[in-house]
Amino acid sequence: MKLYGYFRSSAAYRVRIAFNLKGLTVEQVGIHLVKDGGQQLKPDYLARNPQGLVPALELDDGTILTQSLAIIDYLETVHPHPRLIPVDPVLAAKARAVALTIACDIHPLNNLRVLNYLKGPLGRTQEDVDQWYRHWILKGGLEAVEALIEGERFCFGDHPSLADICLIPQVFNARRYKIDISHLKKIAEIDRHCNEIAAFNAAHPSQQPDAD
Ligand SMILES: N[C@@H](CCC(=O)N[C@@H](CS)C(=O)NCC(=O)O)C(=O)O
Repeated sequence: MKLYGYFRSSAAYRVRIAFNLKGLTVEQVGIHLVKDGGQQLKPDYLARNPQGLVPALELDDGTILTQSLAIIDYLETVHPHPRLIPVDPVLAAKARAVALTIACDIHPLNNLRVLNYLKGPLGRTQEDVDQWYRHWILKGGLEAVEALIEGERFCFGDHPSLADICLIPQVFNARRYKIDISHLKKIAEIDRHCNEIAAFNAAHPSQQPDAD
């Protein structure tokens, strides 16, 4: 299997954590999102993912899967242990809700192509773009996640779940953009704890072969 990703991509980071938690290996192929005007927009990559987004997972038979949560769902189905979705149906729904809050409601508003569109065609200043980023990552975003999570070491239950897999990369992003999240105490504790686990640590952007 080949995972097309980018070291700083939080969506690819989610998939790397899932692979590591399941003890699976995958060949990584770097798609540089900035170099050459963005390698994700070149015809050879668009043939793999017509959305021009990473990650994409190429299976051994050549099938391509896109969308990080769909890829993780595929891994969960094919390699069910250890589980990334809690067995308890209520906890499972809560873990999915946190994952979807991040993947559907926070991340798309702050994605590279959205920020570039604000700066380019819409002519907004860097200050406007920074304010946009800060607003959408906090309001109804990580501040809501802070209220939703129930665990102390992980978002829900005693094991890392899809919620943690989505949370840790989003926290990395927030810090990278120098967003003050120090008031989010539960998130800070879960982030600290997860980053001590080898599966999370090895998935960190700084550990990737394509890291700048
Ligand atoms: N919903 C998609 C989001 C994928 C996505 O937005 N990836 C970003 C990197 S985190 C990307 O490829 N951005 C390229 C761009 O904005 O041009 C998923 O979860 O896989």
